[in-house]
Parts: sequence; structure tokens; C-alpha cells
Amino acid sequence: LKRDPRYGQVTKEHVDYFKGLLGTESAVIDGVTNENATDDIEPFNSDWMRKYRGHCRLVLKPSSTEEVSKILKYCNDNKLAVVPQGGNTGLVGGSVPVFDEIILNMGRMNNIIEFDEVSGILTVEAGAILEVVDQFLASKGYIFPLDLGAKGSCHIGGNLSTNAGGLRLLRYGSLHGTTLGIEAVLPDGTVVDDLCKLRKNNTGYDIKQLFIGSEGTIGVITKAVIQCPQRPKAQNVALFGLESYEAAQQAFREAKGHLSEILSAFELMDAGSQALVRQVTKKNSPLEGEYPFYCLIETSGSNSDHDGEKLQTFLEDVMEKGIVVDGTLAQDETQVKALWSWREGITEALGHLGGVYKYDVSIPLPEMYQLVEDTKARVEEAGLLGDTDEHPVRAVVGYGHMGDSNLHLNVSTRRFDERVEKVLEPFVYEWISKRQGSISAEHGLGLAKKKYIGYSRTPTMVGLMKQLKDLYDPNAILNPYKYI
Ligand code: FAD
Ligand code: 2HG
Ligand code: ZN
Repeated sequence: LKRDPRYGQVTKEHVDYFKGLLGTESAVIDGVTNENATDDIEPFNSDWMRKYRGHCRLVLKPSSTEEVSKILKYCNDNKLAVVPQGGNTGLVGGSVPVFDEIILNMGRMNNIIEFDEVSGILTVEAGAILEVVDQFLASKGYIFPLDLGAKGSCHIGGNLSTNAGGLRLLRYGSLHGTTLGIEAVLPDGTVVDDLCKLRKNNTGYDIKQLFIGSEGTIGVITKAVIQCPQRPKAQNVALFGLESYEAAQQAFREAKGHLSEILSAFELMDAGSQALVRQVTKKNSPLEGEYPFYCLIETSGSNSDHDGEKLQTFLEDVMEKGIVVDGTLAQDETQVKALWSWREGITEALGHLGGVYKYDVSIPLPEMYQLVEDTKARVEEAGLLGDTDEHPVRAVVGYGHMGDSNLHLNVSTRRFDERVEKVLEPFVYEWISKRQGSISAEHGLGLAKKKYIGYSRTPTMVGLMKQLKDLYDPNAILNPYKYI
């Protein structure tokens, strides 16, 4: 990849303009005129996985839509490339620059603007942190319709831009459905005000959907209107040990049958992923024995006796039928969190162990776990499995949102190693394409998967995406070098 000479270099004159515009010192991290700022810029330049690193020398932190608009207009006029950045928890290298693009960090735009306690409709600025928003909603008896392991850092704007799926998509659906309105700024500074607060609005093209999941390539999301559900009064979490992937599929069927409207999560973890969490956290696993697979099931309802009864019948049924061989039910809020940590904590635990090759894929359920088996066999055949310098792969593990047919295949290594990457890619993508799966279920394409879009989209579809990109961002200043 080479720096595109179409883009201007950031100069002192540009920096002076931004300083004048944004006023306060803390809104501009200036490594252009101040060499000592390099350390301050570093966290914005590297991604969560420490796999991708940009060389940006200017971070801008606007505090209003008007400021975003002026920044983008100036950058567009001066052909300065820009990377929109939320909480920088993305897992495909989309949130950091590749070369010297300016980082537009949304962290200061973090206000909760309005909440209607009758309808549950929330209006929020894009830089608000998911967990902070959810805690606010909890105080009103509501819940944000998305939850994920990075909630303590990720922004609502980042969630929308990646169309994040998370742990309860099964219950609340995707952000394409729960987002009622958006305010976004186009590269030329135009403010797209579609802060609609209506559940139903069939007046022509639903343009806001283009911003959801487009990873900051056509505009910067500045505000969002979200339909939030009532916070469930009763929540139960159970963890099961299972002997096979076949049994996990049977358990999912039974869970849907018995728990139907109260089922709010059905997550899968394999033995390898749990062993790595154990290794890092040094915690004892919640079940006595070890099993090839584990399922975490959550119910959310309004009546705990009613939910408890349903869960009991489900448990008796799956035990009696031999689908599940061991299990435990959380007895209180602390145990709920503890059980969830065995699922939510996998990404973080693996992150501590070295480099992780991540594949976030949708595959029809019957074949979903086969990808992990086939990848393991391939890595072994290539002589890379061993957790030594010569054989750097520690483990090939699988886990994910089984309720949505979304598998996270993670290959944990001592360090990122080209030999490993060559064995995995394009093998994994070909495998998925043969089964009409998706090479990105929820994390997006970013830089990591830019070359591989063709495995999941036809040339016609990619062509249409390019037309939209050209229309919204004719100077291609937004998030360049990434998937489009
Ligand atoms: P960033 O990482 O900052 O940015 C992500 C992309 O969006 C970039 O392309 C960026 O340019 C763009 N962007 C950010 N803000 C804006 C904006 N306001 N306007 C326009 N573009 C913008 N993802 C899931 O889907 N499900 C999960 O369960 C899940 N779990 C995770 C667990 C962990 C521990 C971690 C580290 C990540 C996880 N992720 C998950 C991945 C990640 O996509 C989400 O954490 C989140 O949606 C990213 O939000 P962010 O604010 O950090 O965005
Ligand atoms: C999850 O579901 C996230 O935990 C992250 O989407 C998955 O790290 C990963 O591969
Ligand atoms: Zn996930």
C-alpha cells in the first residue's frame, strides 16, 4: 500500500485553522508543529489489537455538529484525508489511519440529548460511550438494544458505523431496525439531518441505513435516535457443558421451543477458548468437568416466577434427553456477571496472549463449527501448531453468537507471523464463500478484509458501493485505503 499523492500534507497553516476553529487546547493534539506530542498521539494511531498502526500527526476532537461540518469542509477543500474514530475498539483496522490521515475523534460529543420515558426513544450524540448510555437508560427502566464486551469504551457512533451485532441481537434485532434517526455530516460539510423519532416512516429512500455499517466511508455520524426496549425485570443465565456440536444445535432448538419470547442470548464457546480464558484469568471454571462445547443461555422477561418455571422445564428436558451433560444456573447478579465473563472475556483474554487472527463469519448453522476443525487441521498440517517460536500457533478456537449463526474463529499465536497468515488466507474466505456465508458478520471489513470483499459480494454489488462512495465523497477524503 502506498500513500496516495492526491492527499495534501498537513501543514502549520492547517493546524492554525483547526486551533482557531476548535478553540480549546484539549481539542487539538498537534504533532505537526510540536514533536513532543508523539506520545499523546500514539493511542489514537494504534488499534485495539495492536495489529494496525497509522502515522497521523493531528488529532481533532470536535464538540458539536457544526465543528464537524467545518472540519470536513476544510479538509475536503484542501484534500486532507480523515479517519473518523469512536472508541477505537474496532477489530478490522478501520478506526486508525494507514498513513498520515487526520483523526477525527468523536469522544467529546458525548451528550445524552433527550429521552422519552413513554416511548423509550433516545437521542444521543455519537461519541457517548455505550455503557454510560446503558447506565442512564437503566435509571429510567430501559436498556440499550445492543450489548458487547467493549461496552466500556466503544461509542454509539462507532456501533452504528460498524452495525455492531453483539450479545443480544437474537432478541432486539440489528441496529438497522432499532435506529430511527441519524444526523451525519458529509465530506463537503453538508449536515444530513434525519433525526426522525418515528417508528414508521416510508417516505422514499431510507438514506440513514447507508451510514449504518459503512464504517465511516461516506459521512461522520454525529447523533442518533434509538428505539430502546424496556429493561427486563427478570434475568436468568445458565451455562452448559455439551459433548458435541450436534448437541449444541439440539440445545438451541430446544431453547427456542421452551423459552421462545424470553430467550435473549444463545452463545457458544468451545473447549479451547475456555482453556485460554482460564489460563489468562487463573479462575476456576464454573462447571466441574471439562467439555468439548459450552453454551451460555440468557432469558429476559418481566416475571421471574414465570421465567424460572420455563427455564426449569427446559433444563429437565435437555438433561433427560442427554443433550446437555452438565450445567449451572446463576443465583444472583454477581453470578450472572461471572458466567457472562467466560463468554464476554474471550477477546480480551486472547489479546493478552499475543497476536490473534480473527475471522468473524456467518455460516449456515449445521456447518458452522466445521470451519474451526478444518482450520485447525490445516494449521497442523502446515506444521505451525505448537506454541513455540518455530511453531507459533497456540490454539485455533471457535466461539460466538450461535443464535445468529455467527462464529468467531480466532487463531491465537505468539506473535503476528506471515507464515500463519498465508496458511489462513484466503483459505478461510474460500471456505466461507463455498457455503454462501459472509466473511464479516458484524465487525466490518476495514483494512483487514478489504481485499476479500469479493468472497461475499458480487462485482455488481461492489460496483454499486463504489458509485455511492463517489457520490457522497467525490474527493475520497473519508477513511481512505480501507475497503472501498
Ligand atoms: P471505532 O473502533 O472507533 O471505529 C469503528 C469504525 O467506525 C471505523 O471504521 C471508524 O472510522 C468508524 N466510526 C467510528 N465512529 C464513527 C462516527 N461517529 N461516524 C462515522 N464513522 C465512525 N463488535 C460486534 O459487532 N459485536 C461484538 O460482540 C463485539 N465485541 C467486541 C468485544 C471487544 C472486547 C472488542 C475490543 C471489540 C468488539 N467488537 C464487537 C468490535 C467493535 O466493532 C465494536 O466494539 C464497536 O462497534 C466499535 O465501536 P467504536 O466506537 O470503538 O468504533
Ligand atoms: C465477541 O463476540 C466479539 O466477543 C469479538 O465480536 C470476537 O474477538 C473476536 O473475534
Ligand atoms: Zn461477536
